[in-house]
Amino acid sequence: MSGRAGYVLRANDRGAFTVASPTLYPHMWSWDAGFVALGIATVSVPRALNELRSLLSGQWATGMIPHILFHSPSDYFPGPERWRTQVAAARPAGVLTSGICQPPIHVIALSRILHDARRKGGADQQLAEEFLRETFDQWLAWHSYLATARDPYSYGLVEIHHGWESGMDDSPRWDAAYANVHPQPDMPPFVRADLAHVADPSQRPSDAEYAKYLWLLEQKVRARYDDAAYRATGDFVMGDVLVSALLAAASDLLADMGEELGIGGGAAGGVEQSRAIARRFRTGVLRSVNPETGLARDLDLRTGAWLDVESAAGFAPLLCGGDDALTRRQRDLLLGPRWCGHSRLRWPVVPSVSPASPAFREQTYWRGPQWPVLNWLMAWALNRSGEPEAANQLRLAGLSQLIDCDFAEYYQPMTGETLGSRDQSWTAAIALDFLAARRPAQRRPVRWLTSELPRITPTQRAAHAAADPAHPARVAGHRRPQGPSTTPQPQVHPQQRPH
Ligand code: 2M8
Repeated sequence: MSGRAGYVLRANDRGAFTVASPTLYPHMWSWDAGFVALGIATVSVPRALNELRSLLSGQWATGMIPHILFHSPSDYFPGPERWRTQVAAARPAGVLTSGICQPPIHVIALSRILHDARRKGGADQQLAEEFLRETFDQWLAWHSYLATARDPYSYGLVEIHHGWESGMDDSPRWDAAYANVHPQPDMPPFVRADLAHVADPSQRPSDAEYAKYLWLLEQKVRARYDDAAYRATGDFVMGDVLVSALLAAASDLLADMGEELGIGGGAAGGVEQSRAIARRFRTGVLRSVNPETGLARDLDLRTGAWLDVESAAGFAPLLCGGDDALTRRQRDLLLGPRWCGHSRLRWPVVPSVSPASPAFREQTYWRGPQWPVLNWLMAWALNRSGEPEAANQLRLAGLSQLIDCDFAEYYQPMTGETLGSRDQSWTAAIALDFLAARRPAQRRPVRWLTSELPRITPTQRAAHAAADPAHPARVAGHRRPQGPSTTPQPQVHPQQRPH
């Protein structure tokens, strides 16, 4: 398996970067690149670092790392001519990119690469530490972009402007949001290219869904990719718990690595900024948890409604930690009959949506199928939370699922059938990482919460809306009736940073 995974990554290597898959995704995708880099690190630390270096070449002046870097022409749609990022002053020179972002997995990957490099020592260690010194400020700028431009009111949840930014394109997490997305007749016509690369169109989002994806893209272009302008005019403004949890976890790791190498010191330095970002978003994630289900929820920033959908994003608290009782509860839930322990699953691997949920669809993209990278994330989180046995259970099940070495994009949970693209880079990469299984479990208790985080109450949202013409609630109020606010009171835990 390890040899075949290596060949897949080698075949998808285009020199300084790896395409996400050979035909369906012939470019560099942001969060795919993070997983690819940590997998490649098991074989070559320098090549893994180059992957991240290439990705950073697309960073915008705002700090945003775009979700696609288009290094060469292809038939992928929507390509650069549709994204028209030349309207944005902040776009990078020298490489064409999309104009939205994806989950911030990169510093988590970098911490794994650094770990490998230190284990190997010598030139690898030197290279990785040097890379971190060189790029620390760029990673901090990326995280700060998410913490400011995408959380202007300090709710502790990263605001996303497109389902693609969540990485889980057509997840039922976003059904309520997409119900309010209305493509207008002046949207340029389009022809999809993705269906030509899959055996069965029902495995991909529908045409109606694609029209909405393209309409949001159009709204981003019309706002010239200015986040505040989009907030005032765009149809999709959601607080994403999974992105927020990854931001919290990645910010902790950036601070840890900065401290170890003596980078970003001082009271106002990068380490402290990173810690503050981690605290804010960890608090935001924890207070999104529905006490009844034990799952975290996304927040519709236009209506103030929490979205109760049984998607794997509900395990966001497992990723960012901060509440030991909740971690144990989520571990049991994850391994239990609504999730990995569901009796009809071929492999006890986390599905993208609970098979017990009415929203579950067994072969439609992010509506139920199993995505090996999600399973990797859960195993990583369990290890980090001091649950090595549970983590190993997911790792072994994940490896069993990949035993045919197709390294598919995603898997039919009941039959184990491969779906979507074959030879998907991130799937091969996490197979390499799972196979290496070289890292001892590390208990890292994190309970750094903040009490300064403002409460998301109807009154507070109204105050923000009144003061800011671009506030999503105000914009929603102008354009469509607001639903009843079901915003619960935040359950902020009182613990503070222990030292
Ligand atoms: C899928 O998304 C792209 C759009 O970004 C697509 O469907 O064309 C998602 O699974 C996303 O999470 C992933 O990063 C990307 C490439 O693997 O494909």
